[in-house]
Order: sequence, then C-alpha cells, then structure tokens
Amino acid sequence: MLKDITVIGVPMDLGQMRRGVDMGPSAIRYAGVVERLENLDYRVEDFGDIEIARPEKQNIENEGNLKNLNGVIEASEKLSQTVSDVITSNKFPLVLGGDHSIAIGTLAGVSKNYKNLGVIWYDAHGDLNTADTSPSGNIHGMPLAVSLGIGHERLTNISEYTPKIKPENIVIIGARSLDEGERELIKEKGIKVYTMHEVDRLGMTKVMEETIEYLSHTDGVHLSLDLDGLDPHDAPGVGTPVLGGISYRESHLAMEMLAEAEIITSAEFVEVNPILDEKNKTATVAVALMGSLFGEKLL
Ligand code: 6HN
Ligand code: MN
Ligand code: MN
Ligand code: MN
Repeated sequence: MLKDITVIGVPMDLGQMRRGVDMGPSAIRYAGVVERLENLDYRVEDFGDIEIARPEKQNIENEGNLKNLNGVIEASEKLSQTVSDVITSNKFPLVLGGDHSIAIGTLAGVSKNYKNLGVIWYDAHGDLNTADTSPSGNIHGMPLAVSLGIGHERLTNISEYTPKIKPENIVIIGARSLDEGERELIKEKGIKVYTMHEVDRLGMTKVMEETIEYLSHTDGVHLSLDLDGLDPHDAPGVGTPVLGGISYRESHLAMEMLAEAEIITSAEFVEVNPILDEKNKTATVAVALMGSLFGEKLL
C-alpha cells in the first residue's frame, strides 16, 4: 500500500432524502481517522471537504425519477477531478461520505487511472437501479449501474468517458435487499454477488479468498464500503438499514484479508449518518475497519 494517504470528505446528502448523512465526514474525522492511520506509520493529509450544494437551494430540480440530479452531477465532477489528482500525485485516495451517490464521482476519478479496475461493493444493496427501475428516485441507489454505463447519460458521462467499470470486474458482498430491476441486471451482466446467503454458507474467509482470486486479473481494486453492509446492530447510523447483515468481526476479517492481499488501491466509506447513530458508533466502526484495511493487527 502507498505510504501517503489523502482523506477527502464528501458531505453529500442529495442522493437520498434523509437529513444528516452530510455530517458523515465530520463524524468519521471525530472518530479519529487521521490519528488511526498515522499510528500505522502512514503520512496522512486531509484535503478537507468537497463543496456540496445545500438541498434547500436545489429547489428540487428533479429530472424524471432522478432526485437532485444537477446537484449530484456538480459534486461528482468535482470529486472525480480531486480523486484523480490524488492518484496522479501517487497518493491513496480515502473518500469519506456522504451518501453512496458519491461513488459515481469517486469511480470516475479512479478508473481514469487504470486500464482494468476492479471494484468490491460491500453493501446490503446492489445500487444497480436506473431511473426506470428505482422505487425511490434516490441516486444513492444507482451508482454501480451508472459506473457500468447504465442510466442517465449526464450521470454515466461524468468526466466525459463511459463506462467506468466492467461487469466482470465487480464483486458485491453482503447483498440482502435487491430490487427487481437490479436482480435482472445482475443476471444479464453476470455480476458476481455474495449475498448474505453465501456469506452465511461459505463464511467470510472463503468469500474473501474467492473475491481476491476473482479480481486477480485487475490492475487496481477500489473498495466501496457502505456501512449498511454491516448489520444494523453493529452500524445503526445509516439511512437504509437492513436486518441480517455482516457482523463487525466478519467485516474486520474481510478488511484484514484485503490488507494481507495488498490489492486495494483506493477506498470510500459511505452512508454514515450521525443523526441516526448511537454515540457515533457507526463512524467509530468505520474508522476501526479502516485501521484493519490499512494493516492494523491485534498482535
Ligand atoms: N444505498 N434499492 C433502494 C433504492 O432506493 O434504490 C435502496 C438503495 C440504498 C442505497 O444504501 O447506498
Ligand atoms: Mn443535509
Ligand atoms: Mn450503497
Ligand atoms: Mn446500502
């Protein structure tokens, strides 16, 4: 792993309708992300936050079934540029959300720098909706589809190229709430998914061994970790919790195995919502998982 990390905050809440997720980056900083990584001997620079339009100034510029479309596009372009600059200067981009719509910008900025980027999508959801299949119109349920080049062309064309990723370079882990259109897309594209059924059945060790092997042909792997991939008991501060998720210990194991395999080249931790949280527990869990991802060991 690169010895220099740049932390980028994205106080984004336009991709969904619950207030508070814009405070995610602050909550994660307060939980000690910079200190945690410095203790592991990384040089950590905090870029600060990407500027996001306030929802009340958006005067609800919905386009069809896409809520806050213009605000999400504007933020995605800025984030993409920032992330790409960080990679160009040979630093590891660690992006703090914010709702999961930020992955549109993160992946636009990351993938520009790789020929064959892999993605691990750690999430209760598939985030594979389009305006046509989305039950909510919330763009945070769409970033993986958008990155595959599927969806509104103003979203798929962020940073003026599409697609950002190939279906065979994606592994979804922890899925347990998939909409009908998402299931169809998964089948049609042959996307690798470890639902909670497979996590239960195989155990996290096997899931991660297979995931690492499956992505071994890629030239970089982005980790997009939605805290709702974890069970709400361990990560209650999220806007769309789903029972029966990945445990705290299993998540640590997953991060430790990724650290050992040394395959992760960029990462984002999203959907931390301190208003819905219990004493900043979810941000604290996020920082602990980042510790493991960057090589922290118990002994
Ligand atoms: N997330 N599938 C639902 C939707 O509205 O499209 C939920 C999406 C949740 C998105 O948690 O990042
Ligand atoms: Mn807000
Ligand atoms: Mn998500
Ligand atoms: Mn989710």
